[in-house]
Amino acid sequence: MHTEKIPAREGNHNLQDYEKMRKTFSWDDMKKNFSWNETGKVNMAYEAIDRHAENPDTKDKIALHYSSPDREESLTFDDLKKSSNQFANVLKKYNVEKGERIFLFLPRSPEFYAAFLGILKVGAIAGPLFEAFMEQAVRDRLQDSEASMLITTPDLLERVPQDDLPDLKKIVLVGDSKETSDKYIDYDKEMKDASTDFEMEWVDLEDGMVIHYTSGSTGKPKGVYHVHNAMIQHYATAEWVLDLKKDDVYWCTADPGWVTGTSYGIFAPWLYGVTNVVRGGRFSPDAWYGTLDKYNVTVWYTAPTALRKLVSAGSEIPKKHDLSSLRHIMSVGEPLNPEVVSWGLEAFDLRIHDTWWMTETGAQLIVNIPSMEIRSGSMGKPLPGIEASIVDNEGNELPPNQMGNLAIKKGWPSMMRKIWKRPEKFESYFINGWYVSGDSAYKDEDGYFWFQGRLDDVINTSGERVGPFEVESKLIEHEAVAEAGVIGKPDPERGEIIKAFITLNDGYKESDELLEEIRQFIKTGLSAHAAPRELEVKDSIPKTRSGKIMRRLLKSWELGLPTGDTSTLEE
Ligand code: 6R9
Repeated sequence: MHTEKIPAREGNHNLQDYEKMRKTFSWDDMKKNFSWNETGKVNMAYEAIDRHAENPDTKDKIALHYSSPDREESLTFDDLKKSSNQFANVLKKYNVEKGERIFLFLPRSPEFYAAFLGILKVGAIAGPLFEAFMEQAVRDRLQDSEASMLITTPDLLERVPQDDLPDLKKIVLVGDSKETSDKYIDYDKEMKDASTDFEMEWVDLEDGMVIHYTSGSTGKPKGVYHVHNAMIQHYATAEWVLDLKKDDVYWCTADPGWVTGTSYGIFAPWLYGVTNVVRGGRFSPDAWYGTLDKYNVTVWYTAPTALRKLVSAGSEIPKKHDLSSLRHIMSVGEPLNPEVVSWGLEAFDLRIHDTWWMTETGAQLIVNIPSMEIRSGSMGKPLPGIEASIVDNEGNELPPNQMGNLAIKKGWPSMMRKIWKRPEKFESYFINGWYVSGDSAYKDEDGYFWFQGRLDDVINTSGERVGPFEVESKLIEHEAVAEAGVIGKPDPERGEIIKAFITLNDGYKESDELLEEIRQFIKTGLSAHAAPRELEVKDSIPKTRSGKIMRRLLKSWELGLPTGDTSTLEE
């Protein structure tokens, strides 16, 4: 693997001395940043919004810059306090109680955020869904969670199989609709009538707040349950990893159907009181650079899949935009290819900071922070307050440089508290006091963690363990290759052989010579045993809505096996 070392960027970063903080920090220290530390009254929505709306200095500060191809709006903390109060009143009017699961099946929009925060304000549990979900995905999630209410649009309603959802009592419709049954609640009308004052439902730190469904490789998606207490870690990472300053304009590109879009698209930035940018609509390089430019974004959190697309789109487009406000970039969701890190240094003159975490972990755990040296291709080091290690299948720690299960010592503030209705599933994550992530990785002598693959994805070829990520990263360094997905294909002689699926950059045509050249490129640049024996050009690589390459799907296709749960597949 590459070992390019990129020195820390100079500057007045929030966390200057990582090593010292690791030694001295305790999670209790973070609690003083919250009003409940003194009042005893807890609610995430209060800490994220109302607290800033009640402060004369921040009341009229922009909390949300929303833009989509057909709509633009900027809302202050006071605006958001009021609209979420109104929605909370609507929920109360229809007798929603603390602990009920209320789902959102809505495009990213100001209504989404008002409703989401309103749900928290009544002490209910929010379940955000991807707007692109089809009927089966919606059914699975609403059934499993026994959701009592759904907020959606008349268009999306078609994909809600109401006959199969006996617990679903009410549906709030955002937008004009002809529905007349009293099962439906008209969002605009109710909001107009609702008071902008609301008596917050104070909850316990351990009360439920959000459920995110996440797909495994087999079986139905599981409901990962998070509690208000997570705010302690959202705040800590806002400070150390997002490196937020009060005047920042922050943009997290993730959809709130994905945990990144709530933990880091809602909680972290607003707990810290910064201006948050939300973009609706589809990805295009022009639109994305345009958003950075238009709002003078200073801190940007995105994902490797988007960054790779920007790399492929070339260096002319960014030149049309003024990106000089940008000072800090982060990535999550997939391994960050060294190639992309190098490009970031050129395109933005900035380091791209990889961060590792999962739906189940609720917040960042292994991170690169501004004052730390980056080892290109490594996901960084554990956050202060987090103990991470590589363990074997019995939960014994392994020495440096040995590949094993990436594991975290149980018990951090944002850790999931349960898997909805599946206690045995929850328990199965923990071995010998460690939360075992299902990722394989190793740790180097200096404490940097290096991702190898999902455990199911690691390839064993002629006795060598090969992480698909390493091969994919090398493949995209080749000028012809845009994206790559690498799998192990059963082989009688070698156990598995490496098969790579690639897409080509514009201007390149598939030919035997080109494929051979790419193979040689891996052979000489990485290693002979890592060179794909089979190389197939595709029009696209299947990915989840959070941008993860679906290697298991590539494998099922290749082997003609059932594809399992594909509800999160991007069309
Ligand atoms: C936040 C999020 C979790 C899985 C995780 C791992 C992969 C996330 C990564 C990364 C390499 C990183 N992943 N960040 N792999 N480097 N920096 O992504 O949650 O959707 O639950 O996915 O994503 O495989 O186990 P989630």
